[in-house]
Amino acid sequence: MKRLLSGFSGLAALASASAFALPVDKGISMLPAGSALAEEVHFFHNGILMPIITVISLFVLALLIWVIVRYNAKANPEPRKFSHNTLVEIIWTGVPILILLVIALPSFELLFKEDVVPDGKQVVARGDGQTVDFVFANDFPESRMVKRADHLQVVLDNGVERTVLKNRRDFRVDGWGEPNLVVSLNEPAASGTSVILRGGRSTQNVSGCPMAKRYLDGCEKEVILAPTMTLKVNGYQWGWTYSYPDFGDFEFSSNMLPEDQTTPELYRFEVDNRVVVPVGETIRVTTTARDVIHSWALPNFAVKIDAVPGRINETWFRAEREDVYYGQCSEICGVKHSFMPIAVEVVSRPEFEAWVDSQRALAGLDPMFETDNVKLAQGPAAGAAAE
Ligand SMILES: [Cu+2]
Repeated sequence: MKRLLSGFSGLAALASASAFALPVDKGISMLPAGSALAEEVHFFHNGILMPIITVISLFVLALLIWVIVRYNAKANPEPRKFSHNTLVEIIWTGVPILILLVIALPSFELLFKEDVVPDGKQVVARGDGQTVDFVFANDFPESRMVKRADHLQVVLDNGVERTVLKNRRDFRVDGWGEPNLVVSLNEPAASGTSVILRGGRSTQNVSGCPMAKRYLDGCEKEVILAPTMTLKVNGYQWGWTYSYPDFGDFEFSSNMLPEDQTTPELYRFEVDNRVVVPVGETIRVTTTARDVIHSWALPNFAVKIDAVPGRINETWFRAEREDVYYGQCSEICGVKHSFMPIAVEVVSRPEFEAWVDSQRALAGLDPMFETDNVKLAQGPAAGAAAE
């Protein structure tokens, strides 16, 4: 049965592997972003660092050429004898400080976002067509309390679509920073409509809204919810084991597929058992290792975190779309360092739940979710897995 399940994972690999997440030959830019945070990392590199580096390089080159042409012994036989120029010295000290500040501020922000696991939360109330006031317990620790407008998001869900109330005139909020927030809608939400309040200081630019736009004219932010699950990653020579403490603590190992069991593009990326996580949910990742230091890296999510024996490191990611994402151990750990890839399959919530139950079955545990109604995307293969 385990065999069959591995086969299931392998078949899914061939069916759904897209070039989206894979490195390409002679590629020099970063892999495409699979999360909003990775998009911000890309903007930091492409939109801030690269222009600054380019301008500095061209400026220094121009200075060099000027000095070579204008002040060589032939063109300038009699050099002047001064040795100081206070104004120039202030400029060449001050301008680099300013440049470093311009780089430092957004980079600290990114480091902070990657390091701190989001703690946003969501409450759902059902509109009855009359009520306009919704109370939201602002019970975060003091430092994470909802204190400003961009810490709160109000969404209406009528079962068909979700509307984010962007216009601050559509609702009023009382009690910023107090134990309870009261959100008053201007118009009562239609009967049967869910009013979703999302609050917390873990915010992120809405996908597609680059950092630049926010710095210039502000930008809509989205509250990032606290993790719905933890993925425990344990590195060893030469593979990874994964466990899911929220779903019964089953554990499996994930090892590279040999060359003859995969495609040339996927060789050294594909594994026998992929990590499976749900799309659009915050995943807490904790890493450790059994023997030497490894590093769990997923370039598409701008995740790279060391797995250190005797220690637990923590990070998070939130995949924006379903796909398979690949990474590799990124801390040189011995002779087979390059043979311990990472493969993460991002699936819908129902598929994830079905997968959880299949793993629980392997571990001899009862199913956790009702999977009768779930249609797996990989129909025939899933049938094989159920046998
Ligand atoms: Cu390693």
